[in-house]
Amino acid sequence: MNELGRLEDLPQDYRDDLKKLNLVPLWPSLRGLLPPKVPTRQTQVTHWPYAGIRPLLLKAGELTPIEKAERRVLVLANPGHGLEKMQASAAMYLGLQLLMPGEWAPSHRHTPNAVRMVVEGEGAWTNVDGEKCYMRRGDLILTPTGLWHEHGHDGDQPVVWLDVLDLPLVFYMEASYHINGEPQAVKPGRGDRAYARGGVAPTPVFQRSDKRYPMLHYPWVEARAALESLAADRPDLDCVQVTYVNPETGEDAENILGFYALMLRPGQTLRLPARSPAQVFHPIEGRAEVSVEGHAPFTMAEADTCCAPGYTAVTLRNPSADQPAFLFVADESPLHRKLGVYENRG
Ligand code: GTQ
Repeated sequence: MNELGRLEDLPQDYRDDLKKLNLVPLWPSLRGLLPPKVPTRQTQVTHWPYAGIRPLLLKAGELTPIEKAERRVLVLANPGHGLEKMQASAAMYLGLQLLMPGEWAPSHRHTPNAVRMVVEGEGAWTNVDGEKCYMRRGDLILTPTGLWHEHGHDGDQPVVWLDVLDLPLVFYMEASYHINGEPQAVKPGRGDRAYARGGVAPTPVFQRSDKRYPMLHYPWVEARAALESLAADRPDLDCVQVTYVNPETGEDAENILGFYALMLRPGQTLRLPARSPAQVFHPIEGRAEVSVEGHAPFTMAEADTCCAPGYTAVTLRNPSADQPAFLFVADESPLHRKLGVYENRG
């Protein structure tokens, strides 16, 4: 490939003249902006073991009262982006949030989309747009863009959940802001009941619901049962995976990030092809050995979280000989597909 001219090749007075007019020559940076064949990725394979984070999160509960935090979160930051950027990948933000019994994280709404994957504890709830969603391990709760949400806790043990937001992207777009609000009155109706059965959608007045987000709470018992019956029905199927969708349209549950539950059969090795979006993995039950191209393999215990950059094949193995493993997966596929840059390189 042709060597392109460097900035240093240009006379200093010319460079000064450019700078005064807010101009930059393209050619010294052209290969950096458009690298050959594979994008440059700052996202590094990063493993966040829950056993190391949990005591620090509980300590945050002692050190910082909820009133001083609003959201008591330790952010899982990818060192490849610089910890201060607080991003897991180009578009994904991850945080572990702690709520202690009796605490309340006040009502607000914001432009970034969020979901919560419940990690431990019972009795906490998120009120999303008036729907009170009680949290249980493995449940997925959406707080899509613009919807009011607050978190409360009626139980007696600490509750921890994993927040996944498209904050880095929305922030980069200079479109990230929040509005504080009043506690939302709980309204009747629950998406997890109205849409409790797959394959059929409610049609009360012979038309679809007018809600953009008709289902906000995806109980783990349902997703797990779907995976179990899919695995039983298709013994030949390698990738036993379900996507969290809008049950009215079948489209991804949120606009920017995609959410999935994946089952690894006992002893199964699953190779996921190199695709353009970055991915996040989080075992809900069981363990998973993770091998990412060019990175030393590691084992994820239950409730650990890891991320892998895009354009990279990932191999997952369930080390258990007799128990399935279940993983929560998040990725940037909806974004890549909408922008027309999605690729599967096999
Ligand atoms: O619970 O609303 O991890 O607004 C970051 C920003 C959680 C939340 C985060 C948020 C929230």
